[in-house]
Amino acid sequence: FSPDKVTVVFVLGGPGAGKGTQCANLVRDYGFTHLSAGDLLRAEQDRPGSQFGSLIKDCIRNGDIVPMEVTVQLLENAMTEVVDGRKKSSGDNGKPAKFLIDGFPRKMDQALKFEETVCPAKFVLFYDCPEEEMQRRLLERGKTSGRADDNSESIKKRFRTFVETSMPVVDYYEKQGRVVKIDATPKPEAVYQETRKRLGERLG
Ligand code: UP5
Ligand code: MG
Repeated sequence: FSPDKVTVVFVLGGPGAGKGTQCANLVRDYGFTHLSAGDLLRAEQDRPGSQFGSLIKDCIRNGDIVPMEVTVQLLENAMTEVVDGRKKSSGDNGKPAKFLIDGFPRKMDQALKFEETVCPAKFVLFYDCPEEEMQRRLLERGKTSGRADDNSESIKKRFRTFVETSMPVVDYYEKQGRVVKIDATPKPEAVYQETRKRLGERLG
């Protein structure tokens, strides 16, 4: 995609930091399309006939990262669908389609591959939250979410992967001055107020 056709913002943060919650607000107020890499992987896992079903299932339960080819392809397909749909309905008004890519890239190889072969991101929204708070949220959600990774054993593994593999991606973008870092500890409404403020500065 050329940058005049699409605008991409990566949304990063630890497991349970509130990425999905804040993305829902941004979709409502800014007309972004929300693509959660985790949601796309869970849908692919459940798609009858998928050759990646059991691989994805094992990775998610263990908090491991699915090989990047799978995830990049799912994201690219989803973006293509939106861009083509807008073209057909001539709903694009010549303006770029805006995407929030949530929970991706969480490993350096994914970051490089996506920006090389799909399109560069405009900037990165990073939701920063202490582990104890994220754990509290995930265990609470786990009572009803049905997510295979919302249990204390999987959560521990997800935290480890985040620190060892995903934080280096945030640091990489930080060094390039492309990170908007937001404290994700307060209540959702307060986090969103701060997000709007900081986003205004970036989106102009
Ligand atoms: N909540 C939200 N904000 C709150 C606030 N400010 N105060 C109090 N509570 C708050 O929120 C989590 C819970 O907290 C909810 O109950 C919410 O109401 C509450 P949510 O908005 O869902 O947080 P989010 O950051 O989206 O948490 P999520 O669990 O989705 O994060 P993960 O990054 O762990 O999950 P994801 O779906 O992105 O990935 C899952 C797995 O998929 C990965 O572990 C990995 O195995 C795999 N994956 C890949 O392999 N590759 C990828 O590229 C992406 C994923
Ligand atoms: Mg999420």
